[in-house]
Amino acid sequence: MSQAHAFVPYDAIHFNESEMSLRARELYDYANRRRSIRDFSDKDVPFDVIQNVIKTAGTAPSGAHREPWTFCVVRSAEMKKKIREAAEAEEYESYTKRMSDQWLDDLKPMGTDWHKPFLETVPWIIVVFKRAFEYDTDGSKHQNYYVNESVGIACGMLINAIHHAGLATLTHTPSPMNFLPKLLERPDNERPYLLLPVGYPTDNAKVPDLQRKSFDELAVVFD
Ligand code: IYR
Repeated sequence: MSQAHAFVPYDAIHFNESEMSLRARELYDYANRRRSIRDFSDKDVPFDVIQNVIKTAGTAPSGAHREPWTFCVVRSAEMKKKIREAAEAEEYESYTKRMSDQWLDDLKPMGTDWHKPFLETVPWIIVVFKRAFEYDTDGSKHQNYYVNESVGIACGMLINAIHHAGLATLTHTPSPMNFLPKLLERPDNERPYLLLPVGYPTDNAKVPDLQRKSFDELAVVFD
């Protein structure tokens, strides 16, 4: 049996309505400038920034507060090279054999292909693992709950925190990702979820000219 948590007063933050409107608007304006970046500079990023964006991700809600995530932080040039080589090998197979014509067609506006040089250029790669279960002290398996949802939310918060720090990232999902637990020697309760190169965009980074859904397309209001 797990211990019941004590309850403590919630430290609420209060804003008046005009502050609230402004803050919501400002965050939207800021978030709306985020783009997935593929042209990265090799300029260094301090470790404390990486620590804090990961700590922000770690504040995500999770099923039964089991925090079913592990963030591997890669700085080693040797490991980045290994990740690039393995990712490109899988991507090559995907782009030339596994992806459907419709998929390849849908990706055309992004201008992507199997080459992933940014995996060696960036100062940091964050590899997110989901933890399917935990081992209790007696060695028995202890289930985690809503693992995909929890880790997905944490990744969203991580991406926003990276953007908020003035840095860029890309949600990269070389598929299949089995090479990641092997290279990073993860235990068998961890499954690769997402790979995020993190760094500065180059000065002349280009992004596809995409439009976002309007509010009316995004939402259905029941008044
Ligand atoms: N994983 C590949 C393909 C890819 C798939 C989707 I869906 C994208 O939005 C972008 C890329 C790659 O990273 O190139």
